[in-house]
Amino acid sequence: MPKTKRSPEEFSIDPAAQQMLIRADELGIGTAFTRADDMVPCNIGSAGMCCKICGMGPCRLTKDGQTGVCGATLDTIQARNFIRAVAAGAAAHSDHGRDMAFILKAVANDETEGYVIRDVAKLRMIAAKYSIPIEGRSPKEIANDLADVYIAQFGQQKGRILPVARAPKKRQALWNERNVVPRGVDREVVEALHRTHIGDDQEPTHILQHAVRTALADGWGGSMIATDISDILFGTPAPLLGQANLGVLKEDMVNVIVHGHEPTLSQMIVAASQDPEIIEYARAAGANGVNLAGICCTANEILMRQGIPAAGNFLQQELAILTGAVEAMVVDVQCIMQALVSLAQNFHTEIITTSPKVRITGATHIEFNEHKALTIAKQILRQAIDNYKNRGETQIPDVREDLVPGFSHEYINYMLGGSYRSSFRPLNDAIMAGRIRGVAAVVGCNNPRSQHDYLHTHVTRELLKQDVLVVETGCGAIASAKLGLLLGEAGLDQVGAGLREVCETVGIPPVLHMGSCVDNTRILTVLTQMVEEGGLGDDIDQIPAVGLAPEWMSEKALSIGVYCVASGAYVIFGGSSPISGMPDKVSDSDKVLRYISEGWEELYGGKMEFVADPDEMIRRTLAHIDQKRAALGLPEYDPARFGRSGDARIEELELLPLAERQAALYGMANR
Ligand code: XCC
Ligand code: SF4
Repeated sequence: MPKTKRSPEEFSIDPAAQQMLIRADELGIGTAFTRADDMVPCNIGSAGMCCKICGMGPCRLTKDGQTGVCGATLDTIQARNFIRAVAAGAAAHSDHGRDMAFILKAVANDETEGYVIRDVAKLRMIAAKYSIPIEGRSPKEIANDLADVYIAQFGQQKGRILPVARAPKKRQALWNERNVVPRGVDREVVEALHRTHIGDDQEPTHILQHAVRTALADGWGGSMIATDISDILFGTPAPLLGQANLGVLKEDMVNVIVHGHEPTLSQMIVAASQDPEIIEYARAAGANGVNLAGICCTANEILMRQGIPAAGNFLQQELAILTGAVEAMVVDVQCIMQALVSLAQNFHTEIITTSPKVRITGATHIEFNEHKALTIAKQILRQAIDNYKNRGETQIPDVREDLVPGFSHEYINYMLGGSYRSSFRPLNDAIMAGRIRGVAAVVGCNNPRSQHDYLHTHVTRELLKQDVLVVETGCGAIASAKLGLLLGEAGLDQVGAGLREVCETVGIPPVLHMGSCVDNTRILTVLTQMVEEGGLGDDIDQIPAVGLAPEWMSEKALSIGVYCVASGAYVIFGGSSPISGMPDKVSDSDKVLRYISEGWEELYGGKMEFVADPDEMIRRTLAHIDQKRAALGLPEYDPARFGRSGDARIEELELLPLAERQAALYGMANR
């Protein structure tokens, strides 16, 4: 691959990003975009054909029949590389879940400062799932028991982790049969590392079986625990109004960006930023208060609960600093570029690391600790305010978009059925009638190797035209937010007529923002509830649904992909495949790649594919949805069938009694 030199327009479709990339160029400052151009990926490593797990190597297998010094074959090496990535991803999500469980325990025992149990109903609901007694007990007593149960999931040695019981019955039986039910979260991650040490597991399919077990420990374990506890402590999201893009930064205020993944500190910074004492302190410094904004999944966590604006997604972390208007960027864990520190040296921005697990040379470290959370949050804000006077020339792009995030599965359930009849029935009915063709989850990262936000939004827009309801999380959701796809009325004229009718009447955007990356577990829950509602088969693999990660880059994305496949979903990754092999040079070097597609489909009904071309992703998504519809005996999708839409249709529908309106909308008469 020769070196390229792309223009700002080629780097990103986002005008705010383009503006900052021009500024970076003028200032002679490099970013991930320009570094990606300069850094040609190693073609052997990127194909998964290099092994460096022992000191006899690294071994690069580029010829037919070649093996490593130890005799390892190419498929074994690829499977080992793959499972190691999955294990790292599962570890990251799950360690986040573990920390949430410890916080819950501390809150239950009055050992924290500033936290309360916000969603007692969810606490009781989750506790009841694990047979924790709830009647006549205080929220703290219940929370204490739930925290113990959840903490135990990580170190458990035998049996099965408890949240697995929340999957459809048939799926659980399948996992049992395939011997992939996670025994304990930590155990599966450790075993993945053990098995891939020199001289251990060397049968590719056996290694990949454990990759499934490890990923399931993430999706139906660590991540699910993280989502549950975040909701209990900070509230289960419901729709509210938010804003996204760099234009949320304010000229006249102290701008503090929270970046990373864990909601624990960021939630406290939200609280501290509204404290009269802090506002007064900012005023005294000549600012109009503190303006908080998020990047990456920390952004999603506080956006969907408090409506705190998102400054951008993964590839905008450097660009935010390039505005010159950020007093402090406060980071916790995951997806934080080391480049931030040297970039910030060109401005006044202070990079503050807060996690005991994450330090970056040159950054200021203010360690977070739940016992003094609010005090620490205030200390961080004061430090940012003190830095306001050092601000130099600024350039904040005047680009921002409104959005409505906060579609937890609880809320989707409620919104579809109304408070007296909360249920997934209307969604299932709309799919069964063909008003909604199917469901797609468009999730995951940004990657500077492709045009920033383009793949996410191109795929999303095309699927909407085809009456596919789209749910999003992570950086993909922020990409859509910036394009205005997460607003009720916006863009509905470009949405298929059937989907549009449903959106207009229920009052939802055609793209539902379901949260951060650990909240992909909300999608597992939605799929399970759709199965339980009936009419779409008895397991997740029968639902006309597809998952896509068009701009993925992190190991966490691979773990998410694998647990979705193991749960029965067809998952399409964009960009390049870490195990592509070079079938044109080394025959059969795509064995592992074929196995995780065809092989896994036979075993789990879901498959994983890497598809670089977005139009091909769309074609495969629609083909899969239509094939699943046919297998269920549903009417063939017909774009002309539900042609009536628009305001006149809504007015007409609003005059109908509820039952008739729902019948007209969701095609209940067709059942
Ligand atoms: Fe990171 Fe979650 Fe990827 Fe975004 S989507 S780049 S993992 S922040 Ni999770
Ligand atoms: Fe080479 Fe085998 Fe060592 Fe890998 S484990 S580096 S293939 S000798």
